[in-house]
Amino acid sequence: MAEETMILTERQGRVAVIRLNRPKALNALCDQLMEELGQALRGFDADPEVAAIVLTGSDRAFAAGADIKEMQSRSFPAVYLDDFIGKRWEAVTYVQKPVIAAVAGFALGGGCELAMMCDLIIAADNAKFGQPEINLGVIPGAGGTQRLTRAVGKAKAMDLVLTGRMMDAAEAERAGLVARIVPLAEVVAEAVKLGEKLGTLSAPALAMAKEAVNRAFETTLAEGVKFERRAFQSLFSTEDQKEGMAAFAEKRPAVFRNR
Ligand code: CO8
Repeated sequence: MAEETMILTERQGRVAVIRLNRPKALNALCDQLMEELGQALRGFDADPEVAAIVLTGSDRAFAAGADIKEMQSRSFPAVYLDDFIGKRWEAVTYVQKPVIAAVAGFALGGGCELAMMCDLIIAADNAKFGQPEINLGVIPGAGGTQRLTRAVGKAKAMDLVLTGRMMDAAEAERAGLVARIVPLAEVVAEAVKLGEKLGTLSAPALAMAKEAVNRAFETTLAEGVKFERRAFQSLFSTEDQKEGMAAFAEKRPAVFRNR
């Protein structure tokens, strides 16, 4: 019998939707799931018919973290040599197309970290975010102490990481972790709608825009501004820049060809 897959994928127009699908384990992120997720992300990133990717889970859980039962007996040499968490976990960060996390229910530990690796988070009103690893005798291991701190600042990051408490969607939005909150029933549709809108824009400009925003987390202000300026200037080599500006001047909608 074929092995059961742990993610489901579908296309809605030019938007690819990847759904984490281990409902009984609240989408705990085991090795197989992360492997399948990486393959799906790479496939959609390479597919010219896909403009944006939505990553989601179930109504109850985006993902309740790394699979605790799978990792509990691992030793240091095993996790170190296997590059546990390493490349397999970072697949989202290598995607050039916009990746939108549509988060409902629990986004805890590795689940919160996975959502934070996406370009932006749209949260359902029942979403709960947290880094509860401290309760397991460990700390976040896939960027939680770093991306969360950059997103919400030291005070709240310390609060969450040291206590392991959860924050609800409203607190997460106030803190700057999520871009918007929508009713649970609409969270995937809203993310797809945003993906479709992005699909009408220039793909090279979008990829550079996300690269430039991400650069803000990696570098000084002066270097970041320099990077942005060079990226901006380089877009004058694209047909899409000519089209976008001509369309504005001619008072008509732009038709971008991703060139
Ligand atoms: N791993 C494995 N199984 C899980 C996980 C998990 N993270 N979370 C939930 N499950 C399972 C439960 O064991 C249970 O299975 P079963 O029915 O077989 O007993 C099922 O999902 C349903 O869970 P609960 O019965 O506990 O549901 P509740 O509604 O009572 O509670 C909670 C929901 C609060 C989300 C609770 O399940 C919970 O606290 N889960 C663990 C959350 C957590 O600690 N996450 C952090 C994990 S560590 C981590 O993510 C480290 C990241 C480092 C980078 C990644 C490296 C790989």
